[in-house]
Amino acid sequence: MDAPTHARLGRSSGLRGLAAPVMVRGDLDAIPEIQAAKEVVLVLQDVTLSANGQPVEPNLMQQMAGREGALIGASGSANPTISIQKDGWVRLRLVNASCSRFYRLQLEEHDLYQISSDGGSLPAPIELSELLLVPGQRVDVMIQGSRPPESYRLVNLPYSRGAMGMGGGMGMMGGMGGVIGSNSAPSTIATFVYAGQANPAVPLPPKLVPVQPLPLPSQTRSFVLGQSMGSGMMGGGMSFAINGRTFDPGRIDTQVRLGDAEEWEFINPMGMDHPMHIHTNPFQVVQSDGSLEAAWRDVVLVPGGGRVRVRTAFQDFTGKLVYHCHILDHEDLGMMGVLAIGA
Ligand SMILES: [Cu+2]
Repeated sequence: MDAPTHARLGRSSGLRGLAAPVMVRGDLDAIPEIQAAKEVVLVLQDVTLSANGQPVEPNLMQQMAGREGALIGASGSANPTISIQKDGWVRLRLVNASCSRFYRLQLEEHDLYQISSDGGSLPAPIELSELLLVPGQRVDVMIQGSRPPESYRLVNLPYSRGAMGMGGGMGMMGGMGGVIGSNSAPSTIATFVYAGQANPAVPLPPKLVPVQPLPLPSQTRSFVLGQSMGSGMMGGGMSFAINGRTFDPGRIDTQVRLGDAEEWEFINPMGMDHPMHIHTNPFQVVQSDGSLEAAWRDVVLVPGGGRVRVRTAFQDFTGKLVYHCHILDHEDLGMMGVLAIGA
């Protein structure tokens, strides 16, 4: 999808519920225990509606924070019921299609076993007691009906996305309780209800699909996230920027060569979190010890006051694409750049 359409979907169609997942099948789906699980897709979206049922447009402050809707829908339903067999497995496929909201998900009395990230399978399941899902992120988790056969809520817990302004702590909204997102109460996303019995109970496979580490980078680049007093297409006023520049579809910000691997460091001196997304080529996160995380991602949370380094390789596609903050209000305010991959 090209950049202007992407932005427009965030503003209008997506918020009005027009979003759907695209399923790509691969080696993970061929593993018998995964294939045998009940597959449930939840596309998470939130919206604030007016008295006559129309989406409410945010003001500038809400856009800068990243709007969060008062209503949360899971594939278009409020608190849908998901049946799970005693001892059976559900493969829960989660998509955060919300404009700005982060989901911190927990299933009462059940662990989650993450088996995939944005770009495909993990090499082995990872046991989690809760899962943070930032805008744009996709994760599959396996859940076993291992508890007494009752009902259990999939809850969304409060999460602070930091504060307005630079450098964390008290920003420009500090005196107004400017911490973003943390004042939302826990809510129920869906309810798991036990029904029937799986026969026989099977364990998860200890190995899934290997993730090969990307080759060493030939180049390292820095991307500093910030604000600027905008000009150009944003028409002045406060805008968001990468390396001091707001988005301009007619400008190439980053030129790379097909076949190269690179490391990109996202540096976030702002008080608020930014989930950064690169189109087309997935990446692997460089961990604090310098090793690569064994996971394919295309969205990574860059916390307020923090920095994250990712390695990517431009292996197959030439042409222009974008990278941007996946809080769509931030992208619309200019936090997006153009990458050109040349032959
Ligand atoms: Cu952002």
